[in-house]
Amino acid sequence: MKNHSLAVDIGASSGRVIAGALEKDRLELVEVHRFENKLIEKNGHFCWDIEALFSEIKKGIKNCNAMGIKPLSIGIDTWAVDFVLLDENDELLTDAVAYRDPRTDGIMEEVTEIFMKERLYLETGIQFQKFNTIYQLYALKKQNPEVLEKAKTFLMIPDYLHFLLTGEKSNEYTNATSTQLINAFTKNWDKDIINTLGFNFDMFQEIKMPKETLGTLREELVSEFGFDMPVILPATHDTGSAVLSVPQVDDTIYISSGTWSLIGVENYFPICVIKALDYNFTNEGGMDYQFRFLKNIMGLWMIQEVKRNYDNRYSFAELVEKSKEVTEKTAIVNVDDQRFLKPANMIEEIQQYCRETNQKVPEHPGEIAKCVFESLVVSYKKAISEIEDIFEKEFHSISVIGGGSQNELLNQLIADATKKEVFAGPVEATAIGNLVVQFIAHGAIKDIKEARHIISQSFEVKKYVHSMVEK
Ligand code: LFR
Repeated sequence: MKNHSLAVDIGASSGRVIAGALEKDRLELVEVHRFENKLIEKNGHFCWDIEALFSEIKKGIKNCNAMGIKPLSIGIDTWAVDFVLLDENDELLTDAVAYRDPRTDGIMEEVTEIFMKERLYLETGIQFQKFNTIYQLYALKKQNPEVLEKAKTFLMIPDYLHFLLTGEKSNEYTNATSTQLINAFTKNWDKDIINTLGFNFDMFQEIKMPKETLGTLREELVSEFGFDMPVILPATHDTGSAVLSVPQVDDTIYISSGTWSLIGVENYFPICVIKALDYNFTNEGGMDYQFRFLKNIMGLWMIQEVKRNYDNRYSFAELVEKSKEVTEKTAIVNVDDQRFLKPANMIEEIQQYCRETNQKVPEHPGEIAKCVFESLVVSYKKAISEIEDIFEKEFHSISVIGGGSQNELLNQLIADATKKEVFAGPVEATAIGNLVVQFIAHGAIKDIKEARHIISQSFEVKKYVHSMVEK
């Protein structure tokens, strides 16, 4: 029997439970369960259906029995910034409100009146996004102060799912940094910011690092599944896990491509200088206290929404094909404009933007898709020049990882626009990054360097160069 571990990786549009095993220095993956994730409307807010997500995780674990897999451990990663609060009986006090919910509109401006932007950046190194946990908590404080007063425990989404599995409460470091409440230098909760904003410091849990064992399964789950296993913390922020799968980091800019495009570089220290603040780059905490110096670009969310707004009449592949048929120059939208974060209708929002900026309005699905892809690339190119400016050097290659790395058209557009070599893959970067941390904890892999070597031997990576495709 192979020694499998289980990675649960839940993104904004889908989740998967993947079993991974090491076979002669190669990592093999088996998908044991895949499910949809989406925003639901609950109590007047856009929320995640956290109960449904947990039952999908359980389904995945149960599938292991039928597939002859006896996992050695499990770890969960999800998107960042969102959280739940628990009362003194560990019962939920809040829904899992989603970061695209408008409850934080205007809040960042209020918070930065109290706590100067420069000071917040200097202490945390985190980019300013209206949905960061700090602004969500402040919104709650203003809108439902009684809830915040009752709160005894703050758990981020993967922390909560891990709590449901084990009964153990903690805040995992990589995800905690996305709150904008962790000090980039002490690597712990920033008491100064938390107290100044009037949040209850005691609800924040002990920070635990990836690789640490959180606990074993609750008794009732052991009987339900027929086996026990430890929860080993991965980098529970999906981007933190994904970036561990970049096969080759030296001299490389990565794009973790999914609902968001996270573009940046791996770094050994936080860069909290004014220029980085002005460019709005973040320094998210990573495995072994590495930092991800990156910025969020609106990403494939835009095309996901376009697809949904066409009532799913076209698949992603069809939208890509249709966009290729468009020969005319396309309008370019600023994908990072907040209007695209959760518009009522993405297609109409794009068209309206084009009207306002006196550009030819894209009408057909192919034109809309082309506008999205080309506009994304314009934003990537700008971010790359900002990174090169900060580091005062040129980077020669780009590593595109995650689901979006399957988009050949986009990969080629990136190579053409930047004149850099583009390496695409692995596709399941996040689950792989989650798994290798568990393997490191088991002693089966030495460290991230060795993990990257194994990853580069195990998964296909395609190379794109300026205006031609090579394998
Ligand atoms: C990607 C991601 C990004 C984070 C965004 C919101 O899935 O985790 O890193 O900025 O979602 O949480």
